[in-house]
Amino acid sequence: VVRSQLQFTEYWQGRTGLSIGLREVLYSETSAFQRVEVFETDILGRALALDGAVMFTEFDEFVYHEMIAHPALSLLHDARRVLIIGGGDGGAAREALRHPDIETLDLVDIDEMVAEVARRFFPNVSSSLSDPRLALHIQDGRAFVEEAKGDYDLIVVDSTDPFGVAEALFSRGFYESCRRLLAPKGILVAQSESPFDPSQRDVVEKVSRSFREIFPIAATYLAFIPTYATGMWSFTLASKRLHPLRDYDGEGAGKRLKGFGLKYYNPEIHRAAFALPTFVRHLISDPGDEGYA
Ligand code: AG3
Repeated sequence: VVRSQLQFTEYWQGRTGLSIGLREVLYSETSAFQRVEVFETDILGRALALDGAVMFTEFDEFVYHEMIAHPALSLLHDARRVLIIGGGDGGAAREALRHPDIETLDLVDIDEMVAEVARRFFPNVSSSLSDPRLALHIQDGRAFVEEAKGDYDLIVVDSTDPFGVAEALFSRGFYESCRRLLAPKGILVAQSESPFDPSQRDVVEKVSRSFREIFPIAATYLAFIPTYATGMWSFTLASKRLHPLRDYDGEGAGKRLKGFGLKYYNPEIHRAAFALPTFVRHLISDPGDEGYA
């Protein structure tokens, strides 16, 4: 059906992808690092795209931002110092800063334009950028972790896809620097692409392998994000001491989360998110706790 209308398509393989009907292009500029676009969509609210990839829409950003922050923060339950690499839009920081124990949050994004655009077009996502506990560093994330001093309770890698500007944020050396910065029971969480997308699958595997080689505990978990390629998205968590299921106190977490106003994450989702479909287990060579045929 050909209709005369504005559409944005993120291609995930060949000519197959996700198309979003648009009312208007609100912003389209190229920064020193990437193409930055903001759209007013037909039914998904506003959307931010970097280099042609959807970063979030107002419709479902809560899933990604809650799921990159709350599983680890609920497991830690008393995190004080947080570092976020990427995520200059402020969404992951907004979720982290709901935890009242957090005293300082360093947010490191290489591209000032992302924070500017978020402040201008996405006030609900970027609200955290003016929180007094947050320090925004416009800097290369890799250089930051190499120079910074510990002890962070949590490091979150909220990067774009592993091409161009974000490539260094998927390297083993970068993860090793992160480990050095973590407190003795610290946790590292990274977004790790879609297990369904043939061109990204190796990322799921690679991040899982690196984390398992560097940390005693590592686990992949999933969330459902309709506006990302294929809709199924993975995150990988690495931990120095706490196991994401065995050390998780669901009752305590449930009490602490009351009043946060979350729309996706809850203690049942925490447990469910770490249950992996068989094809994802195979992908990361994980036999699971029970093993499988
Ligand atoms: N971080 C980007 C996740 C990767 C999306 N990839 C894609 N659509 N191909 C989102 C930043 C939000 N704070």
